[in-house]
Amino acid sequence: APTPTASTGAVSLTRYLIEEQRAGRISADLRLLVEVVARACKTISIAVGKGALGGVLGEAGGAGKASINIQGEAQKKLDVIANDVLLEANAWGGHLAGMASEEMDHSVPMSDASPRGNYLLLFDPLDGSSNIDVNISVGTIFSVLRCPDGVTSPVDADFLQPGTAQVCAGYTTYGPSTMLVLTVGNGTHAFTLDREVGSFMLTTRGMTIPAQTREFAVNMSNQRHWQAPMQAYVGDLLAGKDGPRGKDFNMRWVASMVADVHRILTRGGIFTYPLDAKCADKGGKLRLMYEANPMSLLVEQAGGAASTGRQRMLEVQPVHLHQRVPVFLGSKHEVEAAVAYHHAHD
Ligand code: AHM
Ligand code: MG
Repeated sequence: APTPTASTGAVSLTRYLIEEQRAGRISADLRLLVEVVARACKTISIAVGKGALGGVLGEAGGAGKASINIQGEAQKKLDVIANDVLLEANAWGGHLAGMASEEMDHSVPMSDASPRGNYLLLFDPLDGSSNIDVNISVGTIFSVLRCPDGVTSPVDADFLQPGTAQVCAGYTTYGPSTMLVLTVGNGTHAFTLDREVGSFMLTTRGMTIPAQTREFAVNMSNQRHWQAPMQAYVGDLLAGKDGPRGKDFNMRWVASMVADVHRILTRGGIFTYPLDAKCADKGGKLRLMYEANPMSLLVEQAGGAASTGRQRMLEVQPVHLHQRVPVFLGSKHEVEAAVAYHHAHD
């Protein structure tokens, strides 16, 4: 009898997705959609990795003319490149009805010329882009929803579904290694890019966030702008083992949400971007649909919790594609503690 090919036991992203499909947990279309997104992320990873050699650092727009996105932020060259890579890769996948991005004013339906499917894809093509020019980790965040029944050419309103409706969420972190962290609603799993082979390989099945932590992530320079509950909460964290929390806390802040959340999925912690006086009129700093929601699903699927401080993040009913929210996510008991400070002030 022929000798079967030796198996290394290694599980590629492709094999993982096929197994999920065979188990009836995802459709073939969703499997192929994730493959297309993962391929686009590999292309972005290559562009990010070239750094100064690729001529990709700095602001987009050129010669004294900054390019400004819908958020009123100056776009980096890599913001624009990453957005184009995702749009182009997915235009011909045939699994989507429409796409929305942090970098685009409105969602775009798939054109009549391209093949279509029933999913909606939302993404932040390059999160943490203030870190690009200093060679610190950045990432891509994405979320997949179903296109409402009967809608063939979706508009922004069709994307306004709560986070509980996500069928898939993930991010890629472009750090010392490139990793894809994914959930299709059956746990959160981490894949590391094997750069020689070009495949994402499963390296952590079932990421689990410890319920307790001694580590928090926040931009402390905003302290004087915070509202009372956040002042009280962080005040008690800083008071350490002699304070009401009875333990010393450490602080970490990369200022790339992807990197901060990746640390929390790996070893626990709480990530916060609260309301502050600078962002209160906008509702917060981080965006609900393509930052907070996908990250919240990944965190919940890893046993953690995610909240606005007053409500479970995934239950927020979106009213605007680029809506912003306060964010508290990570170790379950710590998020519950932060939420308790908010309720105590209501
Ligand atoms: P971006 O999408 O424009 O990159 O902004 C989002 C980023 C997050 O990655 C990060 O958590 C936060 O903004 C950092 O904010 P700050 O500069 O206030 O520390
Ligand atoms: Mg972002």
